[in-house]
Amino acid sequence: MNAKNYIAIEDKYGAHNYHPLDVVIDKAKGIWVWDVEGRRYLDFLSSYSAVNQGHCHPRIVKALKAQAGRVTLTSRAFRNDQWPLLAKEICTLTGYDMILPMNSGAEAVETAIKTARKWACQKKGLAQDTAEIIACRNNFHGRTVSIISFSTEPLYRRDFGPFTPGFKVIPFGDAEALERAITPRTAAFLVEPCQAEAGILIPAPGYLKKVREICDKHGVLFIADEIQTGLGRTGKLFAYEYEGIKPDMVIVGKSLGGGCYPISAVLADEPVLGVYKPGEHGSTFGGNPLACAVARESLRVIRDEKLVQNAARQGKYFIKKLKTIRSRHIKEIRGMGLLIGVELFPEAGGARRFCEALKDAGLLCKETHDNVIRFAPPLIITPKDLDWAFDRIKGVFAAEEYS
Ligand code: IF1
Repeated sequence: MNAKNYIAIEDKYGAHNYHPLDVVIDKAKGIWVWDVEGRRYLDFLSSYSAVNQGHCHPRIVKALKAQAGRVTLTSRAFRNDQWPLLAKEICTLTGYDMILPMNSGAEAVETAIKTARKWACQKKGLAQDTAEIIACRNNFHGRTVSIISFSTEPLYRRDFGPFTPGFKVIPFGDAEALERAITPRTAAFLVEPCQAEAGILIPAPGYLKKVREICDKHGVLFIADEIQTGLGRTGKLFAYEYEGIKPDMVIVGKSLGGGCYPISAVLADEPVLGVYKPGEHGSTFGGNPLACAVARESLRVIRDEKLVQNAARQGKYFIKKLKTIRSRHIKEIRGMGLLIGVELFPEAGGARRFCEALKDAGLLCKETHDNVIRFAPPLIITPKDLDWAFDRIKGVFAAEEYS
């Protein structure tokens, strides 16, 4: 079968909740993927940062296979030998007391919301059903009904109501707005240290530090959604480290599973995650031994291959290089580590067509909203491969100048 056949079948039988680029991938290794016609592409999206370690990393695949041959699922009705080790290792790595494992990012965000509400009832003495959580305009935290209840993107909400009450939305990057929005009923502030989906929006330096101070002053939990920014993507293990602060809860997902298996989690200290008693929250698959074995190896790969440092170094190198491109279409180039956005002027005709052209040139990336091209290669990438990508990007913009 060729690509056209696969696309036709997908369009007939699959729900149309996506509009993917027409590349049908059947093989991947490291930073490269191949389509069914044997064409090779550089993956410049990394499955939205879920494959930070690169595709089919030999060590992660080996851990997956080995664990698949031993035991894959016990449920939390029984114990297994991988979950305790992941819990200890990730707490040691991140400096938090405790972890609660889930599967998808959205589930972990839901878990953080539930935890904050329970914490507010138990520790702040809020009456049942009164807790408020503050989030930011243009956030992306997932797609469950509760999470889209505080989305500001009409596309994510239309026809999906009624929504979950108890959320307030304030502008991103505005610490004063946070302080104004806090009431005695505020349980938590939920924020992405860098808004990726919104177009790689980086708050001004000092923002998270001020947020930390305000949350401390008012007894409000500071929750960082590091599902996309975490585990090295921005050049630090967590993006919040740039501000020298520590949130009360951190949400991780995506590359915790090394691109091989879904696993997400909430990290916090005992006064917060200690609120749970048996039966109050859970998941059939959360903490399963296969996920935990994969996550343990995924974290070891990040450490052993110095991917955090590489993201910082290559990100700087690449952003500097990108800024040498002269194009009437480019409004701004910004990034943190290897999370990079190229914002185009509205007159450029949309980022999508640039992504199509880059695909034809052998580089896979994805627009976010209308006018931002997002670059997020696997963190194992070398300067040589970045140079290869740069030549393609430069070529696509150069072709535009004469069209
Ligand atoms: C899709 C976006 C990226 C996330 C943050 C929670 C989640 C995500 C910061 C939920 C997920 C994904 C979901 C995917 C596209 C992608 C995305 F463009 F939609 F916003 F990466 F930028 N918090 N982001 O980025 O995690 O439940 O998906 O595991 O199509 O929805 P999930």
